[in-house]
Amino acid sequence: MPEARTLVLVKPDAVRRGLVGEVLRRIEAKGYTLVAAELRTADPALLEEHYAEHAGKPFFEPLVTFMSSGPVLAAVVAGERVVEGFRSLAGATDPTSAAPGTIRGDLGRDWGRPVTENLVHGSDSDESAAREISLWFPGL
Ligand code: DAT
Ligand code: MG
Repeated sequence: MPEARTLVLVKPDAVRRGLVGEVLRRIEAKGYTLVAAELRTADPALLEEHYAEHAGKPFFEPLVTFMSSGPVLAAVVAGERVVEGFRSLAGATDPTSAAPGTIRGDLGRDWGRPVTENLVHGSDSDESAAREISLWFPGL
C-alpha cells in the first residue's frame, strides 16, 4: 500500500504570526515528509468546496472569510498513518482546550474574534485527504 498522505493548511492567523516554520518543524521532527507546499491566498470558492461539510452552519461564512483573508501555506504531507498523526500534532479544534504539546495547544488561544482561528487544518480521514489534495493540488 502506498504511504498515506494528508492535506495540511497553515491558516492565515499562523502565517501572519510567523509560525509557518514552527509548524513545518513539528511535522518534520515527527518524521513526516513534505511532498508539496505552496503559499497562496485561496479563493472563497475553493474554501467553500474545501469546507463543504460545514455549509449552512453559523460559522461557515466567517470561516471562509477568515481563511481567504491572507495567504495560507497549503502542503501535502506523507507518512504511515499521517492523517491521524497530524491530527494528533494539531490538537483539539478549540485552541483554548487543546492539550499542551500540540500546535493549537502550545501556540493558539481564543483571541475574542468571531471565528475559531486555530492555526492549522489537517484532513480528518484518508477519503477527506484524497478529496482535499485533489482540490488544492490537482494532478498530484
Ligand atoms: P477541525 O479543523 O478540527 O477538523 P472542524 O472540521 O469541525 O474542525 O471545523 C473546521 C473549522 O471550522 C475549524 O478548524 C474552526 C472552525 N470551527 C469549527 N467549529 C466552530 C465553531 N463552533 N465556531 C467557530 N468556528 C468553528
Ligand atoms: Mg475538519
